[in-house]
Amino acid sequence: MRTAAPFLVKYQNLSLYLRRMPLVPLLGVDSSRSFRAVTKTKPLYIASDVHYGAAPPSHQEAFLRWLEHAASVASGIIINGDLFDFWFEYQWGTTRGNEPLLEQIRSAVDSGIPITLMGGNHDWWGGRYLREEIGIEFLDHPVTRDLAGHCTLVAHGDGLGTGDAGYRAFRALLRSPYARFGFSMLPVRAGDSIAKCVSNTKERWDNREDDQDTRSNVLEAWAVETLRSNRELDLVLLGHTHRPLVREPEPGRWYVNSGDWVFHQSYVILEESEPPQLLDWRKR
Ligand SMILES: [Mn+2]
Repeated sequence: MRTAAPFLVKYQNLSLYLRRMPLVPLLGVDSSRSFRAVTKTKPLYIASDVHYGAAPPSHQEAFLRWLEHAASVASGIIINGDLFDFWFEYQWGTTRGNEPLLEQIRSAVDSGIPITLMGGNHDWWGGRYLREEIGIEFLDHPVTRDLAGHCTLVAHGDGLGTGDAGYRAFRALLRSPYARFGFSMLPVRAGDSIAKCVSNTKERWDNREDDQDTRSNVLEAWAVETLRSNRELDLVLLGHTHRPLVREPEPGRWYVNSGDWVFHQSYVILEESEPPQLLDWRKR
């Protein structure tokens, strides 16, 4: 005590001194004004195709850090499909193994950042759990929205463009209310294992470079045509191809593909009156 007392007195004096400093009132006045300005110009962060559960663990970890970063600087976050390598809400539970990701999303939502997840071909079956327990907006169809001043068509990209007729029929079957209900009755572990067999993310993407090229070209052509025939659009934002890409077919009008986190760690930043930026998290 004898030795600690002088230190405590000193500490008390210091804290009183700090409290007398005009730091707090100054921040109070200035920050309220600058806060509004910052909010208005805060960017929107966009990523897609994380395939959490099948991407390399180091990439998954990097994505969690990206979410944390985005939540601290962005006005909102959009994840444009295939966030999960698989997601389903069964009668008796939800797909397992995504807890670290769900926790990170929850903490971003709790800090006041609105998060939108567009259902992709791997996680289209989102529902009440994501909306009510995690607190995100879950979309199961493409939307046109004003994003940071850009009139934007947001779609994951599966089933768009020419070809893929077989896949489209399969998709319609998988998404039918009957299939969905039937699948929801399965025990969680059984459903998840079936989905894992079908998904095969790593093998599928490793062995299909050509397929990936074709898909990327088809979606690019579709996006350019969509911009040409919908004059109100400034931006078409897709994912699904796992190929990060920016194109400006006409001045000030863009097609942006946010790429993926399986092979890349790519994401998009949208700001008012700025062209979309496609970035690499590894080069930050
Ligand atoms: Mn996809």
